[in-house]
Amino acid sequence: MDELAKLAEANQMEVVGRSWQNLETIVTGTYFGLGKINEIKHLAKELHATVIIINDELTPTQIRNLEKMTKLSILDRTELILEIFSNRVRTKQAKLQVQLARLQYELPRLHPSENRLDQQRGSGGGFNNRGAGETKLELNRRTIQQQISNIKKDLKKINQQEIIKATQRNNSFLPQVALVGYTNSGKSTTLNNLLNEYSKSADKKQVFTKDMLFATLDTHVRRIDLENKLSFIISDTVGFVSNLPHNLIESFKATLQEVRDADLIINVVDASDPNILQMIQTTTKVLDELQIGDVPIITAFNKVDKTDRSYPQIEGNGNILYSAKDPESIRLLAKLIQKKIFSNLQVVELFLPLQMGDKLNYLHTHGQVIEEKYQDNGIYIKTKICKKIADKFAKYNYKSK
Ligand SMILES: Nc1nc2c(ncn2[C@@H]2O[C@H](COP(=O)(O)OP(=O)(O)OP(=O)(O)O)[C@@H](O)[C@H]2O)c(=O)[nH]1
Ligand SMILES: [Mg+2]
Repeated sequence: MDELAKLAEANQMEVVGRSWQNLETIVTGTYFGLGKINEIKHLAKELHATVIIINDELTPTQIRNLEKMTKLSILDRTELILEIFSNRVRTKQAKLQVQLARLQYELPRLHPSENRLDQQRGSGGGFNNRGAGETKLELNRRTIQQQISNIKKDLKKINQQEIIKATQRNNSFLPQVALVGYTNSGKSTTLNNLLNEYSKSADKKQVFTKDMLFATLDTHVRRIDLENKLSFIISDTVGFVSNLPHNLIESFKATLQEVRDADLIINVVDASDPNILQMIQTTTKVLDELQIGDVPIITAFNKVDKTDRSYPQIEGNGNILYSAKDPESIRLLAKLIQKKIFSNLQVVELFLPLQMGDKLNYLHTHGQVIEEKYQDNGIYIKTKICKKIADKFAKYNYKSK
């Protein structure tokens, strides 16, 4: 219920009261029992509430009946999360993804005779029907289906462009690290402070952070340059929440692709939150759903400054206790990342044709060159580089020439 209140706040709604009921089973048609509904109705009137938010996903019938009985707008948890997403996303891809999730949520909820979407909802409720919501008033099932297939087509096009971008990144051979975790755990703060501490590249642009659920919904990718010319790419993406609507996970899969392609996943956990176990379970569940396979994961317990444990420290199992706001912590985290992704540095001897000056340049920026000799038909170079780069350069191996 606390989390639901925070979700409401993230949607610019003010919480004026709470109510709950202990029931063995949910009442099929109305969710709550009759007496409870009356009680809620009176409480809402007394507190001048305009919207009732239910901490669950309701059936369309339950919502209709509750709206009729209370004469107030009813918003279920799924719809609330969809509202937040559609009001907050920025990039075209994320906008389409949310729109798709909303339409898929609405589709089975369309009712031929009595369409609750036709009602004037949300007056003074603090939420508005923008984006997909605006058009849904006039939509019938067929046009929604048409829209869904159009959006899917548009997304496919964008995804292909994204894939091209991703390949360009891959071509730079840099290892990729993905920050994941529950919303508000400190992913963006971690990214920003890694940038402050290390990035030499021009792209030091900070990611928006705030003590608010779902501050970041779009994916941000940055480059971090450690010492010894060891660089990696790091991505920060949408956070997770318990019972994240399935349609949202589905439509965000392309965005979350970053996570599957990563060489290392950092699961940022808010160590100061009393619900830490549920949060870890939620993240594990979403990661399972993304089929991340055998990508190694570090669990990074953040905000330890708000607990009585000492930090920064690396635990026996390789997890880290830190505070994203503390430079010493950030340096220890960077060390841990370096150990994980550059454990396979190797010395290789290569022989490059003379016209491959750009490749030579690349080796100078991404590795520690030990020896370099110009010969008649090419350049001999001995260098220490990570396995990922060594593999890409395998065909220029000196020994095999
Ligand atoms: N005390 C303390 N606060 C922190 C720490 N790290 C982050 N915060 C605060 O926690 C809040 C959320 O941080 P963000 O970095 O926005 O979290 P996020 O995981 O990116 O969250 P979303 O983008 O909303 O999913 C902000 O108010 C941060 O200032 C920390 O180590 N200690
Ligand atoms: Mg964030």
